[in-house]
Amino acid sequence: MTDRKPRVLATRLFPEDVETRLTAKFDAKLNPTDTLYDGPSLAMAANGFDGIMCAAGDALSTATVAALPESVRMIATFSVGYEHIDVAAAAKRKIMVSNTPDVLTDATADIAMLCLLGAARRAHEGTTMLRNHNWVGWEPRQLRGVHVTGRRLGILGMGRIGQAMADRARAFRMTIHYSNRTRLPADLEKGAVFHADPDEMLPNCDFLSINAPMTPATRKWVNAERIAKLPKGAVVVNTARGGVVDDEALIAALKSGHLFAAGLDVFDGEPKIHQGYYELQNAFLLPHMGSATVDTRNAMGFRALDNLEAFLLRGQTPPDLVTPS
Ligand code: 8YV
Repeated sequence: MTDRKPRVLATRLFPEDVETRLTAKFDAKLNPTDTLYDGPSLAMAANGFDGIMCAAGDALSTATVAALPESVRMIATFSVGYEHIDVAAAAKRKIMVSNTPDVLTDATADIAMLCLLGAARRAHEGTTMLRNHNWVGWEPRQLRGVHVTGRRLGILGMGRIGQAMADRARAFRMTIHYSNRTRLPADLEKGAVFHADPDEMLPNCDFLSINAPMTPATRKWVNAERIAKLPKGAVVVNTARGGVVDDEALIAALKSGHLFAAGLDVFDGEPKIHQGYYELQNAFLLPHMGSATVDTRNAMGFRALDNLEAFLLRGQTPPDLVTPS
């Protein structure tokens, strides 16, 4: 340990209060124009820095991690998801990796419920009709959607966010089905129906909410074959990662009417999303806003800083250390 302040490279323009604390604690290089780094430019920019504070979308792939300068000892991501970081490659180089669990659970579950309701109740068509001055007035047959209260919700991935989604859905008297790597204890399950095989859950889902992380096993998990197992008229909600869904298959099912609607906050390859979504009236689309509240974005930044400070200032293990699976 030397007396100099450890140096931290911020890859994005983070919330004001977060950057205030970052610059008070560290010798920090900020990114005031929020210009995105690609892998090679990130590795080059990190020269001489002890830590990197990054976000989802930053390319901390195998090649980038391998190219990071010797100075880098820690990567703290401003996100709960960490599929953008090759954690195994970082571990090999003894670079610590941390994420920001817990603090975005409620905000993300709120957006999941918004996606569910927006899709089921045709919010996109309603707001478009109104804002385009095409609303001729109330009509008995206008914009009839899918009834939510009392229906069956299947949750793929019953971690923190999945459980928070279930809690919200219970307020709508929905019956909860879920599939998860491990069954939850009764106090967390709260009467939800567990399916060890997620495929067997699908016929029970009037609504399917994706709350599982992006891994090789979940890549394009929602494919044509699985969509066919959902009841006709089901609604698919995704607030996890776009890559869990096969876009072609989802778009085809939304076009054919097998699915009534989809509510999506995340997209494969975002922000360049599949063009087909733009043409669908029954897709309620949001631009990855799950954690976008003032409180939550601050809490995420503070949590990333808690980790950087623990390791770089106090030599402790980061509390939210992520290890290779
Ligand atoms: C974040 C998210 O806003 O934390 C995550 O994993 O998906 C988002 O809600 C985003 O990833 C910021 O890095």
